Amino acid sequence: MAKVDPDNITRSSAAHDEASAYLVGGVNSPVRAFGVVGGKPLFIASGSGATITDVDGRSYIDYVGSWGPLILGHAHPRVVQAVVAAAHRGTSFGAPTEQETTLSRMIVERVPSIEAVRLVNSGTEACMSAVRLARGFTGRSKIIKFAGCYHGHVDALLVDAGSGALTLGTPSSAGVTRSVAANTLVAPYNDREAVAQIFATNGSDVAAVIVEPIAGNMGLVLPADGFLSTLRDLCSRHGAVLIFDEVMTGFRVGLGGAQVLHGIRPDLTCLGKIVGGGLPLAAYGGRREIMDHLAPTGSVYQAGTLSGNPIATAAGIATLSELNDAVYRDLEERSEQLADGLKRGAEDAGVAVRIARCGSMLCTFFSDKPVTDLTSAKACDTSAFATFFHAMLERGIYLAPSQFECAFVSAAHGEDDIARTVEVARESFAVVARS
Ligand code: KE4
Repeated sequence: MAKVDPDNITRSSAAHDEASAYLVGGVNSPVRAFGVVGGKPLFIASGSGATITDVDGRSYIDYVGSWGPLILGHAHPRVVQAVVAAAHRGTSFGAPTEQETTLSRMIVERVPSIEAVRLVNSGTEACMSAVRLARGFTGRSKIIKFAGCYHGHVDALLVDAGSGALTLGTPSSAGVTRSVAANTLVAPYNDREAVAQIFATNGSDVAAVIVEPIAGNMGLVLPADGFLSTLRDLCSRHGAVLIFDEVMTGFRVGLGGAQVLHGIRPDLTCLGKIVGGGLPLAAYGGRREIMDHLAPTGSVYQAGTLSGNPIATAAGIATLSELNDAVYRDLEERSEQLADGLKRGAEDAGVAVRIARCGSMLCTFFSDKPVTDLTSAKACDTSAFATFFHAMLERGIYLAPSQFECAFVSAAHGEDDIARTVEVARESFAVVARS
């Protein structure tokens, strides 16, 4: 991997200047802008397997993987072949196709709690629609979410914990009205008592609890023992819908996702990323008696011009077709090697980190304390992370440009990629130690 000389990222830098003339911040999604780590984003020209190459011709071992979708790596031959073949048959019909049935059946076969599916275009759309469906099914207004969980840019879910124990949501984005946020109650992740308290006060008006069963948007935070089962019990007892947002964990931590890993059966599940194989496709699904409240069979409206798009479904089918127990065993082995190497490198450099991992998603928290919720995640040394991020980038390793994101290992990451990453991380932790 060629060393990246920060003074010589010319074409990428120029590309960002040009992009900024037309695109806000030069990007189409804020986290891509390198805002919290500093510097300008790299403009990527191509990807192949575990590697991406920027417009300056420099290659990197990629652990962003388009933020999770590319569990098979970039430009997997069978995914590309399926997409090209689909394109030749027509890009979109706005009418049912057999491929949508195939992909939906594959989802139902792999995720036991899902009896019926609706395909949409993004994780945001899946979560937004699942919340509306839960409200339509229960006739109730309030939803409970958790601080640090991200469910896309849905007004009702762009809500932070209110002040103190109030738990009343306050908008986390301009443009989200207080009236919308008022129906969103927020509890700390992993805090069973707080959720029980909210139900005790609002139980009869809680339509749904939405949770990332393994949280990946405050860095990686695992559910504490009993947390998910408590949510299941409380929702069952109060007639609320339990929604698992598995946009990131679905098909990532195993074929059945976090719900199979933890043995909890949600009422609705949101999927995205991997299920679309890197194309704009997501899904939500669950109990048939709930899903049938969706138009056209029911009164909850949700629609989409490109929902179930033939090219996106082709990518999703090709991707899920490649995922089997052997692939997850290899991912587990490589990811464990990486996590162990990162841990050793940090220890040898005397840098305090906590490595969190579940399957092939992991996070290096720059903290000397366990990270179990948003408060402890926010206590991390984000400046040290930024130093580490740039040291890795300069040495050809591409991480997510934020302490509060995950790294993803793909099936294309080989032993050599992991070994190289561990070697570079050792050097990069030493840079952090000196900074
Ligand atoms: P999209 O609308 O971005 O497809 O999905 C929203 C979403 C929903 N639920 C979970 C658990 C998610 O992680 C996401 C999106 N994840 C972020 C990265 N953490 C996408 C990257 C971005 O926003 O550019």
